[in-house]
Parts: sequence; structure tokens; C-alpha cells
Amino acid sequence: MRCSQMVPIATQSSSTNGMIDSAAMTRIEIKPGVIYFPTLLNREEQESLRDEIYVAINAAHLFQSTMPRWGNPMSVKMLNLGSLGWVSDKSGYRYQKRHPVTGEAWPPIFPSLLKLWGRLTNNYAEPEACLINYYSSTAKMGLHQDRDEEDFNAPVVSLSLGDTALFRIGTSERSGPTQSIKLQSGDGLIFDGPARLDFHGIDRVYKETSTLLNEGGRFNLTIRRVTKPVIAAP
Ligand code: MD6
Ligand code: FE
Repeated sequence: MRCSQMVPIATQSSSTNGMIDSAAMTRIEIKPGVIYFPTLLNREEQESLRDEIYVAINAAHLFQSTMPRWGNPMSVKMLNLGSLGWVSDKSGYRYQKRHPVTGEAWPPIFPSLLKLWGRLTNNYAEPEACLINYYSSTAKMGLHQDRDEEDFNAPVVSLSLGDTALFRIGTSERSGPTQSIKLQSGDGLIFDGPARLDFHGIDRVYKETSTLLNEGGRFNLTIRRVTKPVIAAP
């Protein structure tokens, strides 16, 4: 497993304070438990988040995950933020406290993301992991369930930055019917409740559909609670 090359730090946008706080929030229920927020982040917020991601990547480096068993490389490159990070290699999928290549703890989840999580999840227990996936224009993500967490009561909050992607959502059965939506830069998506274990994936990325990332491609961030929150005694 090798670190991929560094991504250049983009020029800092002048007027941002790093806070994500879009005033208006359009909320579309695609199906029970799947909530779509078109342009959840405005351009300024996207630039600010992009710049925070570049700083994290320059410090901690994207890594190349491999599939369980056969060890073939995934087409996306990854980095995690938080006390736990999702990794995949020949021995399987799991959460771990350290970067698989450098052995360092993951960088912390950005305060702007913690704030957004609080707003979107009605202050559910703090997230422990934010998986950053980087897609080149040819990368894809096969249909999968997010099921390596202990706590399926917690929603998963997803943010897209950069080129538009075709996102497919199915049911909790791998062979169930699917529907597709295009996720654009700044869009948010939540998987919760009845949809928490639905299969989903990225069929394709549409090249050069966004000017946010100089190098093109797409970042997807998924913010997750991994462990069950400790419930205070009555
Ligand atoms: C992606 N998203 O958008 C992949 N998982 O690149 C996911 O795998 C995902 O969007 C759980 C919940 C929402 C998601
Ligand atoms: Fe997922």
C-alpha cells in the first residue's frame, strides 16, 4: 500500500470564516430515510471545505485501499478524519485509530463539519469518523452497504464536492430495485432509519462538470458515528 501524491493547496478564498451555515436548506425525501439537500453548501462554503481538505491531505496523505480477500485496489483514494477511520485491505473492512501507511492518528474532524452534523442530525452523539473519498474522473464505487459501524441508529451524512457523480440507491437487498440521482458539488445526502442499510454506489463521475477542484474529480465526505453512544443512567 502506498501513499498517493500530494494534492496542491488551493488559494485560500478571502471572505470565508470556515463556517458552514447556509441559511436556506432545501430538503427532499428521495425515499423514506434518504434525504437529499441540493446545494447544501454554497460556493464559498464549498471552497472553504475544499481548502480544509487540502490541508488535511497535505498533512496526512490519501491512501489506496484494497478490496478484502483478493487485494485488488479500489479506484477511489481515501483519508479519514476523527478518532476512528474506515479502512479496507486483504483482511477486511474495519475502523481503526491510525492511518494504515503512516501509523499516525487521523487528523481531527473539522469544526465546520461537527457543526453541520449537529444541525442535520438534531445533535446526535458526536461523529467519530469522516471518510474522505477522492474520485478521479474514471473512479467508481460498487454497490455497498455501510455496515461496519456498531450504531445503525446513527445517520450517515454525505457531502459532495467537485465534479457531478451518478449515485445509485437500492434497497437493503443487493438485487433490489435501484434509482439514481446526480450529486453535484455542494449537495448533501443523509442515510437514516429505514434506509440506513440500503445498498448504494457511484456509477460514474462526469468529467469537468465543476470548477471547484483544479485537478478535477470529486471528493465525497461521509460523516459517521461508529460506536454506540453511552446512554446516561436515568
Ligand atoms: C459517494 N457515498 O457519494 C459514496 N454512504 O461517493 C456513500 O458511499 C454513502 O453517500 C453512506 C451514506 C451516504 C453516502
Ligand atoms: Fe456508503
